[in-house]
Amino acid sequence: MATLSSPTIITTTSILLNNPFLPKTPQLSAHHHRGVRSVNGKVSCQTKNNNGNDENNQFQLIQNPNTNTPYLLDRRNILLGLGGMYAALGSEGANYYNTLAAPILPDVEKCTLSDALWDGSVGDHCCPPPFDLNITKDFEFKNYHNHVKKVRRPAHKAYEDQEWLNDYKRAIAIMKSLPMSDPRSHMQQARVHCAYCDGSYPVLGHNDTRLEVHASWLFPSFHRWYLYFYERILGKLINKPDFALPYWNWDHRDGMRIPEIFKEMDSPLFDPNRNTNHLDKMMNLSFVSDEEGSDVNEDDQYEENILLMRKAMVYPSVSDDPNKAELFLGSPYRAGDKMEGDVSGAGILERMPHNSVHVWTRSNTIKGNQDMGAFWSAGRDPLFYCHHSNVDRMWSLWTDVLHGGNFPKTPEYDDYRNAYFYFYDENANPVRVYVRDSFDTERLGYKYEDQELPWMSITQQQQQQQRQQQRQPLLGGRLKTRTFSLVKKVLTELKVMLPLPLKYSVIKTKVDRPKKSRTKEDKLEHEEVLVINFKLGKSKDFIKFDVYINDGTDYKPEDKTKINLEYAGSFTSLTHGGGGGGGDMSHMAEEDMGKNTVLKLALNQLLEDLDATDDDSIQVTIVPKSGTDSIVITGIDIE
Ligand SMILES: [Cu+2]
Repeated sequence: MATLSSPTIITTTSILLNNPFLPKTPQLSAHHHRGVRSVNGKVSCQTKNNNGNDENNQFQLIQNPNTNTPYLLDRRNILLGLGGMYAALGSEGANYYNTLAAPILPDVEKCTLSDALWDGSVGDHCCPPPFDLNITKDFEFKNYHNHVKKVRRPAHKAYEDQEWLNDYKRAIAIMKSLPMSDPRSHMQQARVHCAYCDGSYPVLGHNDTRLEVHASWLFPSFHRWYLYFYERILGKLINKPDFALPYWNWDHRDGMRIPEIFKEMDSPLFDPNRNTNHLDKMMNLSFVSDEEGSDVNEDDQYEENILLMRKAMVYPSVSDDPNKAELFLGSPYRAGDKMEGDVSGAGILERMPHNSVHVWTRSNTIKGNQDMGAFWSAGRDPLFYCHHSNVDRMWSLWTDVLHGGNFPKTPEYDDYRNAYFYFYDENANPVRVYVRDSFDTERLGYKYEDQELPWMSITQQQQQQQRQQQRQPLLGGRLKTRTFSLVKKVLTELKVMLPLPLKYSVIKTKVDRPKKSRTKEDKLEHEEVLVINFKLGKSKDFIKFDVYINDGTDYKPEDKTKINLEYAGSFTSLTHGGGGGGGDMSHMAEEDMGKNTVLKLALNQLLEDLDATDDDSIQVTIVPKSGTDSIVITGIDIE
């Protein structure tokens, strides 16, 4: 780990300066997308102050595309959701808002064979038995009430409850024996993921685009509903309505391996398509590529995993900024957006460790990253549902433990809350479920057994490191960090000009902060967010790049991701269909290549850690790790 007391001088490589992508003028503040934004070419103008920065403006100028009448929007009303919009705009404005921001919905009657399979040779497609919308009912809590609350427990403790374990195995065995015509069968359950994730459904009203539930704010809710019905089906098959799924407790040392119950070769929980090198190994929660190396000892790996968890869960929880819900859950995705959004991005919850656990588990020998490394096949591994159970638990912890307060825990937009999906329930009846009904697990009839959260409190080793750096250790829960003056690293003052491809080398650049020396109250209300905009092109490999703040280390792409004090986060993406074949993402039109994508990282706590809260600017380092050949960085800003 780089120490803060050793001054390092960094120079930007000449390739950055001689790059053909360099524009004539700097474009460091080209992208601002908050609240209302343009969709489908409609105009969205924003007032800017002299710095080109709209951060502090309460009002935003919006142009009605039908009448060309400009409206002045009060940002505070945008935060209030549609109700606030009506108040601000009157009925005409409300109509405009409706056309601007309708929820994205699947046209479930037009399921088509997904061509996302890695080389087309897998004789399967993703469509479940056709939904009959005449008999499809809207989800109602009273129709799915259970008398006993289901309690999901850690998978590594499964042997303590043999009866439950036998039930689980029996239920999966029955599920695997059901005929393909039954939507509750194992293969049909796997197809649910394939259909919603590999573009089998067109977007309702926008049949030229396909729905994809990953890399957006749909991700947490879709997977919660998916597991909800999967769990109910398993319970039904063994006639135990209180049956609960386990969770893969990868955020705890005891759970940082593939759980034993999934490794018994004669068990219905077994799947041969897993990485044989990882069966007994301590997980690397930032893993995306074998090429990153794996010579780290277990204790160090554990410490890094815990720090990663801490940065993913606790850091974005420090402020009460309602906008930060999108940082955690994923970026907006609305009707009219192309697959994965015109400007869209996965939230923290999805990027890591969710994506890395998928890649960690998938086969290292079979082509196409089966099963866990490809969307179409991930649901074939029973471990998938156990993994997503912990992802879902992270959402629940983020909501209930880290944000017990009264401010919004989810985006307040109606086009988010009113998005819906179709599933088959435990009686094979079709049901339409809404995002808005997915926020409360207790209301859905289940909860997670409490387990120690090592990432909530700092570890001993990290405390020592922190003391060496003359700072007070971070405290659990709400963080209070008092920093002392440090000898700072000498960092480059160079601002690179964008766009810039990430293909050639590490990018280091200075980024100005819109506001320094912020008051305590301001920091509590507003999360300072690093926004990295980029074009994301086709890739056969899993995609990953890492971001560090004020780090003088000379990072190399081939090194293992270092989770240190300066680490801010990573962008990761599982390709559609995975590596090895030409079929991945082939269902996307050519113009969809080079999609605008965004990575947003919370900075408040990180800047405290780095004693950089009074600085005018920060230095951002972007390290390409895997599949970044087609990535072009188009904007690096602080909002
Ligand atoms: Cu997943």
